[in-house]
Amino acid sequence: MTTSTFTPSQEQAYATHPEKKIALYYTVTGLIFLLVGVLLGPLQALNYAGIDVYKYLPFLKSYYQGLTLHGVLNALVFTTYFICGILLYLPARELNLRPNLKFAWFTYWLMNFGVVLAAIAILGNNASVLYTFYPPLKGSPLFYIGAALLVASSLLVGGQTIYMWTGWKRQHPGKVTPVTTYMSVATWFMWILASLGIVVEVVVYLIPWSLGWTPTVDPLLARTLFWYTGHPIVYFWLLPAYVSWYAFIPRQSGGKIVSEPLARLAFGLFLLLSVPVGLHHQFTDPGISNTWKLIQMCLTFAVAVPSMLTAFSVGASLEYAARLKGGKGLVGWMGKLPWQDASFTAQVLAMTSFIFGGAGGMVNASMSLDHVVHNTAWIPGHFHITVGTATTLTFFGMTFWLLPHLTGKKLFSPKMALASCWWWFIGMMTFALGMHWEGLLGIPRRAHIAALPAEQLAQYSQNAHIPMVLTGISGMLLLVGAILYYTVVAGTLWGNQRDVKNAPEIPFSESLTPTESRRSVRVLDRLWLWFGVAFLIVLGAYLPVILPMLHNPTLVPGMRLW
Ligand code: HAS
Ligand code: HEM
Ligand code: CU
Repeated sequence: MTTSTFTPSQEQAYATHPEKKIALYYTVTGLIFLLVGVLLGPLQALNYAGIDVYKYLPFLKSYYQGLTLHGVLNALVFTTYFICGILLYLPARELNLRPNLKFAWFTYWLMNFGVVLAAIAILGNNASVLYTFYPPLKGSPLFYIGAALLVASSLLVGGQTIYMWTGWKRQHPGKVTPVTTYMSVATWFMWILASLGIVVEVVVYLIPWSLGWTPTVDPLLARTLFWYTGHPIVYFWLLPAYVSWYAFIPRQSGGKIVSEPLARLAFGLFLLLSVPVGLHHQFTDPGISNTWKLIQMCLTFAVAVPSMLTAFSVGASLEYAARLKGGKGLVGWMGKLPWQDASFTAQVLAMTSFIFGGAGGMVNASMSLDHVVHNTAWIPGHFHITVGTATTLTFFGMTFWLLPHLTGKKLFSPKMALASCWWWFIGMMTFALGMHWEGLLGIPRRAHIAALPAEQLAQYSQNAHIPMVLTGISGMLLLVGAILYYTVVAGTLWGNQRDVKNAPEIPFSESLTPTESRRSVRVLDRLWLWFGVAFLIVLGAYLPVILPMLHNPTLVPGMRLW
């Protein structure tokens, strides 16, 4: 990219901080992929209302091709781009360092290359394997190679952030890492440890097998490696939202971070406990000892603790800000929060959805209860108010200041931005109600129920009439929310008045009390050490599960069911 192709105002926008441009590209590319994925969502919601729209779509060969696109683009692609954008940019700005831009652009283009490969496979109907790509379903090698490149590029971005932080540490001996950087770096360390499973699964097993170099694959081992990464990946999606809730929301609501040490403790705990819990996705899998399922169940309850800390800590920051403005009463203070600010409101609505998402997660984590809800519509109900709202709506909220900050352009229609987040929130809460309810009535997930023979569909409709109607309506509410949101994004990016000087700054919040001298903060700051401890815990929780699988492999050939 040479600056000569820019208009003068563009040059001005990026002159002082060229890293703004890479952050913009990462986040906006993520949002574009999300748009494609999200447009398929309402069709799936209609399926769960018994209405089949898929048959009218000539470009999709099956429900599963659409569902693969939806899951991959939304959960894997959008999140990864967006997170790479912000978790590189925010620490760089907080530490006042410039990332190596050549390298950053290289990782961006590598990621694009990977996603294009995977997209060719999915769009050509050669990888309708869903975003979990469980073998023995066998997709085109392009899909697995693309996925590997996506993960590899994210790890390179993480490595670059850690490298930058290590350099800062060396130059500032004895200083405690500023809190946003601390949270970002802890997240990257967690992701590096977490990604090991999927890297081994894809590189060692699936790529050679899909290329025909090895004739068979072990589905149980592959699933176990997948969920080794598949659980902590949800914290890779959640923790960047927590960064914003802890570090930016206090300032955005007019207050301060009431307990910065607690924020650091929460991230330290996530680093230690996010990974050794993946078996809670495999409670019904045969061939894994119940003892280890139970141990990982208990560890799952433990990893909910830092989220509960977050609920109280972020809640306290909100209350502190509201009381500063004269808020009174047990709940009356909430009225003093800046509900007219779309960025703030989007994120508090995201938090609210997560209270229910978290509660449902505890149900799933309880082995005996999971047997009731596993593989039913309850599960998509759960994760649309976690990744689909807690994460996605928080990211929407962040873009309302981030895009103006990066481009120097004004937010297009703050009113529409505010409306879009309410539509999204109400849509997702309705969706979650409908889908959780359908699940309890035994309707399976990943099922093209609208295409069932009429008598069978009528049975579902009779038993689950209300939740099916709710789910159908929610899809339409969400479509409106998405249209409003993307209008705001497009309007902002295409608006041509740049006012770089008056662009919003990053809303870094102050801490209520000084934390530099706290012993606990200094101990938590030794992230390399905690990374090592986390690795040992993971070995303890996973070696006894994986070693028996390596000794008694169950090898099967691949199959293509679509
Ligand atoms: Fe989950 C399945 C358990 C969190 C995503 N989860 C999934 C799947 C996805 C997913 C995508 O144990 C499906 C995978 C598939 O395709 O098969 N989940 C949990 C538990 C938690 C949890 C225990 N999940 C998440 C997050 C996700 C996510 C976060 C994405 C971002 N999940 C499970 C289990 C399964 C599962 C089983 C497998 C089920 C099966 O059978 O297949 C915990 O981390 C949750 C802890 C959260 C809390 C809530 C804290 C609340 C906060 C908000 C505070 C609000 C405030 C607002 C301050 C304890 C922090 C105040 C408001 C004012 C107005 C003032
Ligand atoms: C699956 C609807 C947005 C991630 C589903 C399903 C429905 C749905 C009905 C279940 C399909 C099935 O089990 O057969 C919607 C609607 C959306 C939306 C109406 C908004 C317009 C999102 C967002 C994300 C997301 C924003 C994540 C960022 C997923 C994932 C799956 C899924 C990971 C699982 C795919 C699978 O089982 O393989 N969606 N969704 N969705 N959705 Fe969404
Ligand atoms: Cu999980």
